[in-house]
Amino acid sequence: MKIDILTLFPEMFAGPFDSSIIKRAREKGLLEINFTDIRDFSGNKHNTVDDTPYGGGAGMVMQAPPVMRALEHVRGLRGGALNRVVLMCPTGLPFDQNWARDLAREEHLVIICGHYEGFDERVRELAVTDELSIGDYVLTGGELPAMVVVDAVSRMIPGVLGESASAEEDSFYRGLLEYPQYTRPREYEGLIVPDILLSGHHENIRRWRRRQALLKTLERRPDLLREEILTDEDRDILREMAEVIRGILQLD
Ligand code: 4GY
Repeated sequence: MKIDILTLFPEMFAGPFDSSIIKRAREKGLLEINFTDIRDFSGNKHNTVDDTPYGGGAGMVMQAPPVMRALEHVRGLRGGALNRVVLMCPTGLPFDQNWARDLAREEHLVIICGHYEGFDERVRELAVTDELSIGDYVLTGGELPAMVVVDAVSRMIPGVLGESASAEEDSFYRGLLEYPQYTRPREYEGLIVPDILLSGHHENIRRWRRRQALLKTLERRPDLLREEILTDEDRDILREMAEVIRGILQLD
């Protein structure tokens, strides 16, 4: 997969993209990341790419022409066609695991990172195919959100995670929060690993984990427990929990 990132601050990406799993994916040739500095396309001798908003108000707005020229440059690099052009902004659609899985199927992505107070609307009208937000807060720029998207997308590309790791077991992948995990030592600070995990009984372990995942999701993110993600087994477990609660509260 090739990803082109348009930004005023390419140096911000150095740490995250040159470490750990993303670094290895790039070295293996599974991921190619290319940076285009929007300032190189300012078209003026002071290299400015922002201006005051029409209609007045505080802050500066990123101008359309430098962003569009940077995009045309990238289009040239990629042989004339740009499939997905993603803009990171707080007004975008909520980025989630489904988006990560969807974008990971693309051969090429462009991600535009803004700064200042926002973009001239014509960038969206002329070039952007998807506007994404990583959450309901306002950052100083789109670089950190772009890193989040690249990271989440990259680990969905076949071969990026190692042999033993898998994206399938994760929270959100199957719609539930992750069950508790333990590793050595068996006892730490008086806290012991649940016996069932040492029992070697794989079916019991699987059921225990599913129950733990359901409990954690019920407690922290009940919004995720939609009918359509529940298996028949989940329904049985939740009914069992409901029975216990019914007994305690002496309902019926
Ligand atoms: N939240 N999700 C976000 C953001 C910063 C002004 C446009 C977010 O995606 N992007 O807060 N971005 C703004 C800053 C220009 C980007």
